[in-house]
Amino acid sequence: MESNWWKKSVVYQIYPRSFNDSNGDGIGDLPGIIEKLDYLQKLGIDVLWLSPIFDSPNDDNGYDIRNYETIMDEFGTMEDVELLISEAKKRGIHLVMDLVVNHTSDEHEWFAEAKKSKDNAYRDYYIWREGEGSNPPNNWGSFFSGSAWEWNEPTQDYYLHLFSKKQPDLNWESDSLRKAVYEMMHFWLNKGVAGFRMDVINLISKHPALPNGPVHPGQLFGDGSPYYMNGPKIHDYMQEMHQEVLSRGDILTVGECPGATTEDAALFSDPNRNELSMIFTFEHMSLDSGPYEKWDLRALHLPKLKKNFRKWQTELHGKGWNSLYWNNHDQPRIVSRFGNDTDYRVESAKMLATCLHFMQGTPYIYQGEEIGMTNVVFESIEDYQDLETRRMYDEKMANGAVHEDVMQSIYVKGRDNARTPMQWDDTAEAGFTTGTPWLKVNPNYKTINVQEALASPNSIFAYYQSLIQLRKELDILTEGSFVLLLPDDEEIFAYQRHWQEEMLTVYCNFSASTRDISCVHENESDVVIKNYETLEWHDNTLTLRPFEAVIFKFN
Ligand code: TEU
Ligand code: CA
Repeated sequence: MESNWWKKSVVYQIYPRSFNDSNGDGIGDLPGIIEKLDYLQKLGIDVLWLSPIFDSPNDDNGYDIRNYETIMDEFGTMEDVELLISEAKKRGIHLVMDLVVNHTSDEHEWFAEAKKSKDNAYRDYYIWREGEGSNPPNNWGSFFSGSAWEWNEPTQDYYLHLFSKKQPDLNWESDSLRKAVYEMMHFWLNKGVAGFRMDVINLISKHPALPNGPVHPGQLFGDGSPYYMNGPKIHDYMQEMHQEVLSRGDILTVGECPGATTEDAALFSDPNRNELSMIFTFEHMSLDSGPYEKWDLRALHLPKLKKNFRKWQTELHGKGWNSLYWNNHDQPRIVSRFGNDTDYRVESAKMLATCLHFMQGTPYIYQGEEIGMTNVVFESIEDYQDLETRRMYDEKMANGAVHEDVMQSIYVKGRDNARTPMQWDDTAEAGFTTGTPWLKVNPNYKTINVQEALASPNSIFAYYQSLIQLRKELDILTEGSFVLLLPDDEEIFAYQRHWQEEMLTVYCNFSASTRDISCVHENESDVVIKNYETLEWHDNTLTLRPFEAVIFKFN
């Protein structure tokens, strides 16, 4: 493989539970993914990232791993994985596994041992502390509501869980734990996987004193993030992992890093430091929330988004590498979020894709994004399956919140927006399953589905195909620098890329209004891609219609 091959790759993320069910049990599975490899090849992607497929009791849909080297029963067998790897390879597609090593399931053998006694051989694989009187060791809250500590009766102390109490945090201070993780990574590389997406990897190094964190306005627990995000030994661990595992090949590694700054990102992804290929950051996903929690809804102010991208594009340029994404399995659907999922769904989905795919970084497409899937509204909280959503609902209701307000925040931000089954066609259950799906299908599958997209040359799918091809053809996308235009404009996101003698100018209208842009240097023949059939252009003025996107190239 060519060195740094992942710089020109486009990654497609599959949430296996919701992708394609081959046997009618309502749960997507590995044979179901294999059936759709031709579809993915047609789209043109190079890499498949699978959310976790390992044995798990599914408290957090596989992000709670019981055994790293066996496959979740519902998803299939090790033979299915091997077949998937080889069938993908035949189509030029590399497979990337989700590496979840900040925590395991509480049903992992390591934890089952560790909780038994203080002198158990696995005891130091996890993080244990005595309480403060009858209180937990510190005031930290968990990402999934409640305290980050759980009492363990046999040893009369608490264990740390930044996520659910069924996801105890691993203790990276333990040499034997780190060695066990590296061995497991070799196990998967030996099977032929091309890399790892590393779940919350910048949370693995905790400040040893575990001090109380600040309690922000309106929050019930303390914020421990200053003591576990990008912690004291994080880069030692990454360099050791590189030395012990990643140096064996040109492996794609992407570290999920909530709360990382551009400086942190450079430390993780500077090729000379031998840590990761790239990171996956969140600042641009937090701009439509209040400061302390994502459920606190705020309207997006476009200049904030533009300046955020400018910061990441310029501060990491030449220093490291970033991923580019609008969606994943934790985020609401982008066309509903920053676009318009009613009157301008197709236009705005293409515009958003254009805006992102012409920046520097490795683009990620989340299943269904390529057909413009939207958020969903379920009337009853019972129809939501995500533990984050359910715990938040219970906690807020117990503290006097109004049902309608909480539901509204779920409609806008809930993770199940991303997890409704993939919409393949207009038959029952969107062609996802012949049974009853584990999470309800979005009722709009009759019009929004793959079959419909493949039949139309102007579909969102066809547009993504073009964007993926352009990334292969235009080196300026990988190499060029970034200049933001019109930084304070509240409707237009415009920027340039510069490289050698070449220049790209990108105009994206994020609004439903029509706007005139002065274009003295551009020519109609310079258009690289656009999302309306024709341009509206008179006397050096380009008229951008609702959610229009146009890109010009000069050289
Ligand atoms: O997510 C980490 C993370 O930052 C999220 O918990 C985030 O705070 C939340 O989803 C925002 O709504 C990763 C996985 O992507 C997520 O699916 C897992 O639940 C989590 O880690 C625990 O493994
Ligand atoms: Ca199935």
